[in-house]
Amino acid sequence: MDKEINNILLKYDYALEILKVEISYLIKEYELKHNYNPVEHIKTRIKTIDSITNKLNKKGYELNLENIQKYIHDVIGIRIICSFLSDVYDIVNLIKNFKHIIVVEEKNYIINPKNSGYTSYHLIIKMPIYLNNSIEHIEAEIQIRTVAMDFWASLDHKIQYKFSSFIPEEVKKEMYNYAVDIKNLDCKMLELNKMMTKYKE
Ligand code: 0O2
Repeated sequence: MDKEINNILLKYDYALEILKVEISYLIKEYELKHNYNPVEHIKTRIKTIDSITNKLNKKGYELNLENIQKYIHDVIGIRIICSFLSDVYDIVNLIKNFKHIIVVEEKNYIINPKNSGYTSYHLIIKMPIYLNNSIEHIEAEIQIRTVAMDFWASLDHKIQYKFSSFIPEEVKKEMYNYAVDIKNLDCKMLELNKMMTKYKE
């Protein structure tokens, strides 16, 4: 069992390396074409076995190979942090048009924020990996968001998201209000950038 799980984690690791290179290439190509880089930075991570186990337990399943593949869609994750709101949508389209991967699910938490206030654009994708004697398809989650959204989500992660006990209503409310502030700020920054782009022309 341990060996089986280590084997699948090895494949996820391999897939993440490929995905990182492919996404970086796409962005560099975009930058060359538009003479503009829409991305501030990229983060990647592989879920730990503890985190996979917790997520499976929350969904009511035990840890085994089949359940990981069936119910955990974000063992590997890439987060693309963009400058402006419009950049998020440009990157989403760039990835959706990329022929090497298939988008299996799309979640626009910018239009439909989560109850916590969380905003981001998620794509669950499937990508091929070429093994010794076979081709396998591995799932990954790509989160695309602005720097402002990332600031909120990173601090929320520390303040309340991963806290399993009781969270006071006041904290939830405040965090939600800050998410609204962040959204307003993103819109204002976008307008300012549009204005300056015209001015520079
Ligand atoms: P971690 O440690 O950040 O990876 P599904 O994947 O569809 O079965 P899930 O996981 O509920 O169901 O999908 P969802 O909610 O679309 O996306 C999950 C990921 O989004 C989370 O992964 C977080 O990274 C992020 N996320 C969602 N809601 C919040 C939120 O309220 N606050 C913060 N900070 N992040 C959020 P994990 O695995 O839960 O955690």
